[in-house]
Amino acid sequence: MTEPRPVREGPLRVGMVGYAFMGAAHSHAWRTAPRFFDLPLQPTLTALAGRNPEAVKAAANKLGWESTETDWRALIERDDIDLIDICSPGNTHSEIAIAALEAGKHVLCEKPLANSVAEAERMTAVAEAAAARGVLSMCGFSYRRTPALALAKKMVDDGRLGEVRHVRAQYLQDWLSDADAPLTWRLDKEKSGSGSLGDIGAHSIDTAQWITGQNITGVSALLETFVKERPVGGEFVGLGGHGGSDGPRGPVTVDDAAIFSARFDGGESGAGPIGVFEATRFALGRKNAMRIELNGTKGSLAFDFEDMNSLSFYDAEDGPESGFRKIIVTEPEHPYTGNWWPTGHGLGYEHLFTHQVVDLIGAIASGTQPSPSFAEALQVQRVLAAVEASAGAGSQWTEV
Ligand code: SOE
Repeated sequence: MTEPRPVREGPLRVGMVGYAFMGAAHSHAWRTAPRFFDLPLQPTLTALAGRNPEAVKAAANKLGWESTETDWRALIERDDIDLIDICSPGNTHSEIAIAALEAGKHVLCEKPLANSVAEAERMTAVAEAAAARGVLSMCGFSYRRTPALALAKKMVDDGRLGEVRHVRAQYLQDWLSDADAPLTWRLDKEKSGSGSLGDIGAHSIDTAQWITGQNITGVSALLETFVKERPVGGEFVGLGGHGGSDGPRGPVTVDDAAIFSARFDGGESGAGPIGVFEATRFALGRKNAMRIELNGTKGSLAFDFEDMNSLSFYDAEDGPESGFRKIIVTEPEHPYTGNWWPTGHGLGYEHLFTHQVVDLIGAIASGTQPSPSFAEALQVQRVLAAVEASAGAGSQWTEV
C-alpha cells in the first residue's frame, strides 16, 4: 500500500485506447460516473486513440470523446492527459501500460492484465515503482463492482459463511456454439493470449480469490478447442456473429473451454477451500452466466450474473426450516446501489464499469492504491499459466 497523499481535486483527463466492446463500456462509465456519484475529480473524455483515422473519429463522435489520435504513443505524449485507459487486445497491454506509467500517467488496464506471466511481472514492477511516485494503476476486473458480488464479499468478510469449504465458479456463454462464427481476435492466441480461459475464466479466478481473500495455490486442468477452424471475415455481431460456411477458414489457436480443480491457500486460518472452475463459450442457452457458489461451515452464497440484482444466501443458523433466501441487492445500504434508483429498480452490466471508475477516481484523489492492483492481476495471470501448463501435461497437478 502506498501512503495516503493529500486529496486532489479538479479534472481527471482521460485518454483511451480502443473503442470496441470494452471501449464502449468504459466510455459510458467515464460519461456517467460524475452524473450519479459525487466525485473528487471530474473525468473528461479528452482523447480516443485507434489506428484507423475515420473509424476512430466516428467512434469518438458516438462515444463522446473530444479528440482523437491514431497512435497510442501520441496519446501518452500529450500533457493534457492524466490517465490512460487501455481497452485494446491483450497483446498491446504491457507496452502501452509501461510507457504510460513511465510517462507519469495513471493507468486503467482491461483484463487479463497481459498475455503472459513475464509481461505481467514487468508491468507489476513498473506499476510498483510508479506508485511510489504517486502514479497509480488498476486492472479492470469489473465483476468486483457488481453490487451482489460486493455484498457477497462483505458477508464472507463478516464471517456469515464461517470457514469457506467449497468454491464452485462457472462462466458460461454460448456465442461460439455456431461453428461458422467468424475468426476474430479473441480466437487468435497472439492477440488474446488464451480463449475462454483468459477472457472469462480470468473473471471467475479473480472473483473467487477476492471474495475468499485467498490465493489459488495449485490446479489440475483440461482445455478443449471444439471448432479448430473458422471463417475469416464475415458478419460480426456482438462477440460472435456468422461467417458463412463456404469461404476461407483459418485456425483457432485458443481454447474454447477450460475446466480445472483448485486448492486455495487458506489465508490466515490455513485451511483453504477446494474449488471447481469452468469457463466456456459453448454452453448453449447460457448467455452470460457468470456464477459463483460458496459453501462454508455456517452457510452458503450463490450468484448468477443472469440474475445480477440478487444474491442467494443459506444461513444454517436459521434451523430446520431454513432454505436459500433471495436477497434483492438494490437497497440503499447495499454496495453502490444508493446512488442509483429506488429499491427494486435494478442495475445492468454497464453499471459495473461506472462503479469501477468511481472507485478508481476515489483512489487517485486520495493517493491510495486502487484494487485490483497489477500485483493482484499478476496472481490471476499465474493461475492462468498454471491451468495451461497442467492441461498441457495431461491434467497433472501444477503449483501456481
Ligand atoms: C470484459 O471484462 C469481458 O471479460 C469480455 O472480454 C468478455 O468477452 C465478456 O463476455 C465479459 O467481459
